Amino acid sequence: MTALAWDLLEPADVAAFLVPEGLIDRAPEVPWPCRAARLELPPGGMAALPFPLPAGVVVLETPGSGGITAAGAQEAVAAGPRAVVAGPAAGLAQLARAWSALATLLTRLDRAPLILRFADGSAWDLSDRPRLMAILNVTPDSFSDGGLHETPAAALAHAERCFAEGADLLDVGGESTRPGAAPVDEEAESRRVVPVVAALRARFPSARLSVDTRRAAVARRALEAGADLINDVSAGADPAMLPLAAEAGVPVALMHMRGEPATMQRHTHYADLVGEIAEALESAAGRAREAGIADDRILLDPGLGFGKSAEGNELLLRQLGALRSLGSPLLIGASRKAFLGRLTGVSDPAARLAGSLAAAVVAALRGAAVLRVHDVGATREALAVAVALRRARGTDGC
Ligand code: HH2
Repeated sequence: MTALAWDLLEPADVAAFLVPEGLIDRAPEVPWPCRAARLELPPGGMAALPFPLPAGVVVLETPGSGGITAAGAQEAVAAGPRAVVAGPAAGLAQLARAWSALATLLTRLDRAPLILRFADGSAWDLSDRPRLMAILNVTPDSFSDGGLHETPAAALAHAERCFAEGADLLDVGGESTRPGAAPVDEEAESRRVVPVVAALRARFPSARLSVDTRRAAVARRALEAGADLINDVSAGADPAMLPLAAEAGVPVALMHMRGEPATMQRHTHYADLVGEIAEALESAAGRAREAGIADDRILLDPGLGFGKSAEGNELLLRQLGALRSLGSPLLIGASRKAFLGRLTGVSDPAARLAGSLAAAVVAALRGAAVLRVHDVGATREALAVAVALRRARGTDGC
C-alpha cells in the first residue's frame, strides 16, 4: 500500500478514515500520526458501531488488500472538513482506548472553528491563520534575550517593535524557565513584570498582553495591571491559578512540563511521548474546565524543551497533528531553542533565526494556532507564505 499522502491534507481539513480491523497493523509504513485515533471496525462493520457518526465523517471501508490509497484520501478530503481516524495501533490506542473515547474525539474534531475568547467577550478565530505571541523577557538570565529588556524603556521599545512587525500578543515574563534555571521568588517576579505590564497597557491600550508566570499571585497582579491572558508553563500547578483565570474570565495557556525547570532535563524519557503528553494536556484542560474556565479560553502547549530530549522535541513537532485531536487550539514555542541549534549547528541562541522560521512554518502547517516567537517580523513573513500556500492546496490542485 502506498503511504497515505497525509502531508497533502490541509491541517484545517480533518478527515475520518475508519478502517477494518487489522488493516493498519498490516501497513506499518503508514506514518503515525495522522490526525486522530484508530477505529477498528467491529465484526459486522459499520452497522455495529455503537455511536452515531458525526456529520462530515467519511467512512472508507477498504475490504481486501487495497488499503486506503492516497487517491482515496484526497477524494475524501476534497468533500469537505472531516476528521482523520487512522494510524498504527501503538500510538493511536493512546488517544482512543474505547468507543466512547473515540466518540468524544470525533465530537471535538467537529468543533470548528477554533476560538480564543478574551475577558471582554471579543475573540480570535484561530482557524484562518496562526497568531504570533511575541516574547518579552524582563529577566537578567533568559536563554536568548536575558538582560536586554530589563528597564521599562527597553521593554517598551521592544514591544513597539514587536507590534509594528505584526505581533498579535506580547508575552511578558519575569522568570527564566530555561533548563537548569533557579526559581525566582514571587516578589522579585512581580517587581519585574507588573510595572512593565502597566506601562505597556498605558502605551498600547488595545494591544493583547499575556503574563508568563507559574504563580497565581503574580498573575493576579499582572491582570490588575492590564494583562489579558495567563501563560502558565506549569499548567496550573499553583492551586490558585485556574480559579483565578476562571474568576477573571481570561484565557489560559496550559503547557506540559515534567517537574521543574531546574531538573526537567533529567526526565526526558517517555514510553510514548506523544500519547503521554496528549494525556497530560487533556487532564490539564479537564482541570481547567472543572475550575470554571470555558473551552474557548483554553490553549494547550506540548512544551518544547521542557523535559524533552532533542529528538523528543523533533518528534512532537513532526507529530503535532495528533495533539489537534484534543480539540483545543495549540500554542507552540520553538523559537531559538536548543534542539534547533543541534539541527543547524548554530550555538548562539540569538542567531537561530533560520531554524526558528523553519520550525514555525512546520508547526503552522501541522495546525499550531499560536506561535510564541522572538523574531516577529521574519516569522510573520515566513508564515504569510506558508499560510497562502497551505490555503491554495485542495482548491487549485497544488
Ligand atoms: N518557552 C519558554 C517560556 N515560556 N511558554 C509557553 N507557553 N511555551 C513555551 O514553549 C515557552 C513558554 C522559554 O523560552 P524563553 O521565554 O525565550 O526563555 P526563558 O525561559 O529563558 O526566559
